[in-house]
Amino acid sequence: MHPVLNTLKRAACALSLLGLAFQASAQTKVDDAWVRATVASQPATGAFMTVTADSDSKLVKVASPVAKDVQIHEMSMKDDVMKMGPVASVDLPAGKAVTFDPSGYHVMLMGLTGQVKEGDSVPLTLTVENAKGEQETVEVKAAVRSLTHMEGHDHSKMH
Ligand SMILES: [Cu+2]
Repeated sequence: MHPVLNTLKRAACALSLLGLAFQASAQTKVDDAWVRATVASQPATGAFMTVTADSDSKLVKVASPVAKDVQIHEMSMKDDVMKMGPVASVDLPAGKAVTFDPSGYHVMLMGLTGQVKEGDSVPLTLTVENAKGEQETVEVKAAVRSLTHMEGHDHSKMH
């Protein structure tokens, strides 16, 4: 191979590696994001995921174009009754996978602009704030799963 061309190729390769390194340095990782499918005219649904921050942080906001109002909710037992309500933020301790599922913290998509159908994907923008008060946004595409999906119990990894 021509030596100059060879050098150029190496440079291009180094650049693409650099690009990858940039992506990998994102501080917060979101896995298994999904949204529960709705029936027509259903006003709200839930979004679920696993969030891992690499430094002590908190999830302060979630936004989505499919909902007019997006809230972070917590399920809790009060006097033997399951209740859910909004929380201002959710702590994301460094390196710990925090699960948002139907029985605990979850993201509530309220004022849906249309039906959320199985097979669609829903964009979510998470705002995460670190201990220094610096905010980063994480873009996620959540897969829409059907209503019949078993609650809080995922068999997909067993097969
Ligand atoms: Cu809720």
